[in-house]
Amino acid sequence: MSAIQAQDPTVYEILRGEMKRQSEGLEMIPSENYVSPAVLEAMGSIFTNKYSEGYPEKRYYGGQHFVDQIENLAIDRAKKLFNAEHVNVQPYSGSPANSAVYFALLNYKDTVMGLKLDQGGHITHGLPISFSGKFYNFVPYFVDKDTQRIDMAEVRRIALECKPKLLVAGYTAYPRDIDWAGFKAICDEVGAIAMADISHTAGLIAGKQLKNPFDFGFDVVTTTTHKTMRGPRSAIIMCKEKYAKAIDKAVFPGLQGGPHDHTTCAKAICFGEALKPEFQAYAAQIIKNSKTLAEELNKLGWKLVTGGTDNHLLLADMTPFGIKGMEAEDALDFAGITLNKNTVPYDPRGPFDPSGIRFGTPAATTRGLKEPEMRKVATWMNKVVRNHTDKELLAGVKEEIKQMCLKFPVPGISL
Ligand code: DSN
Repeated sequence: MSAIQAQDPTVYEILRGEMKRQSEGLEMIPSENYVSPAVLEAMGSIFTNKYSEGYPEKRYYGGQHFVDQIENLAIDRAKKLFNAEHVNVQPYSGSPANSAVYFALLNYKDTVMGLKLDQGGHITHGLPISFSGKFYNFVPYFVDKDTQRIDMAEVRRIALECKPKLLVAGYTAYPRDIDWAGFKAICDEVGAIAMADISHTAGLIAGKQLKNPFDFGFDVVTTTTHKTMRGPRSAIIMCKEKYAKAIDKAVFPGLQGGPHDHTTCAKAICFGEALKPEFQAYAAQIIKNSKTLAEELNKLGWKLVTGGTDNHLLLADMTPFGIKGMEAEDALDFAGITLNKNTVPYDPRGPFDPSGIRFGTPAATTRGLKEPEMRKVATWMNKVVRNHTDKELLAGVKEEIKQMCLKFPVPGISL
């Protein structure tokens, strides 16, 4: 950061602060990760100088020789990684990717099904105040009150009743594997387009630890590239060839202008990394770590949503400890563990002040933390939530976490 340091010391100090925070604390927000130095370099590369509206070999500006090469490379690698017929690598992020799919395949007020937001869905899966809920008739499905898992019989009943044109599976706060076959069968029965939003679990699918919705005949799959994929903050849309034209047109010129070529460059690198065998070991370790964390927290008497996890994330209800999700988030933050407050299924509290917390292992696994460290993390988390007002105890935990974290450097950060 020598150029930033010389030119803008104010920004430099802010960046240094964030580097220290990322290095000394334990990142457990399940949608965050640490990218490789190569991905970081690509995000700061000279591709940021370029405009390239259009698609490879069909652009509206000159000078595209190398941009075409990088975009085609990203597409080819993503196709291989996810066994996709067609890939669009231009969406700026997850919400624009989902908007483009709806814009391509739906008409205003068409009926769509998605999991209710406070049970694990996403704002683009039909939240009434988002564009998705305003422009389309989203009908929610739910998790079962007792098992807290998606009730496929109920999904089928709702689908038969409302006859959706498209059904979205794939979630932001659901700790269990998804029955892709069951969803596709329901879509076939009611004539709906099957869409999977695998933003949270893409790395686990690419790393061959969870099943790929395309193997069950899904029509469209969207994903962000910065969560378990460990790439730049962005997204892609993958689909069957028959939807390719409509989706490409919806991304550009339907919703976006020039693609962010430096991000496309970073995506190509990220997909190259994910194609390597080491990435499968990384994905497997993410799940081993989250399962170890679940086991330990269960032993310590925690109330985990669904009782555990099949993927990278966990949700815990803080009600038995007599505190709210926000209080737990604050106390853990004070002690050096970053995670987020979150609703639990059928939460009596609202989304800004919910009963639970959501956390996961992708970032910690990138640093090299394994099962023994996860056992320690569980003990620290338990200590903190059970003593959330004891500042001295929280400060002690913070120091222990810092000492552990410094032994596992964050890729791309040297203080
Ligand atoms: N903000 C993302 C998450 O944390 O899951 C979803 O968009």
